[in-house]
Amino acid sequence: SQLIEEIQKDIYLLRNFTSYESLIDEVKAVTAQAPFRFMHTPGGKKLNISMTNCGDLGWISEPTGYRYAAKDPSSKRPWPAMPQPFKQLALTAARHANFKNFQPNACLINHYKQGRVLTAHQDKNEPDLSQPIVSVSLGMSARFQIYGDARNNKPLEIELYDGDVMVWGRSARLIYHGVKTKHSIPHPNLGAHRINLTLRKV
Ligand code: MD5
Ligand code: FE
Repeated sequence: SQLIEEIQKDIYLLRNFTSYESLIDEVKAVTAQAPFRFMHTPGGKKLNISMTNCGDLGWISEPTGYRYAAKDPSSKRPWPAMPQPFKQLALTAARHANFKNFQPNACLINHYKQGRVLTAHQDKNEPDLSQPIVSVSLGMSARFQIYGDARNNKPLEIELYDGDVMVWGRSARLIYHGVKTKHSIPHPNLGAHRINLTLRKV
């Protein structure tokens, strides 16, 4: 049986719902076609998390801003298809959180080395905010920060481990959140690396 915890209103956590071993072949198939790369912010700074995407559309950051694009700007080819196990996992997790009509068609894949941070932000580039976001943590642990409705709030911090899955939606869909990896625990197989899959409907 599967335990689900509602850690804050409309934020659900499914501990140990999957694993690095279950998904690594699909991650490697995607990154063989669309390698992790460091994008640049509209202000010209290099992001300190490397990223790639699969599915119909991929999140990119470029001098003109953030957007979802059908093609990988590095290869100028479409992003790799969404592996069926990613989609199945996202649908199952969303259903546990009572989202019965999640239609994920995009997956941003983030790669963290130990010490890298994702500063507080909202995800608001997706047109349909009634659709949740499902986040899958693989590898090294990370400290996830939930700031709520303003980035200057004191965050609720929660440690995420390999295989943990979170579902965000409804009233929590636009909350500010971030990630820290200063005190992360390496994974026995992946070492001091964290891979996060973020499944969305775009
Ligand atoms: C991560 N990634 O661990 C997180 C997991 C990102 C990002 O934040 O934007 O790539 S996804 C957590 C998340 C995503 C979208 C919305 C909300 C949380 N939310 O409504 O708070 O690499
Ligand atoms: Fe985010």
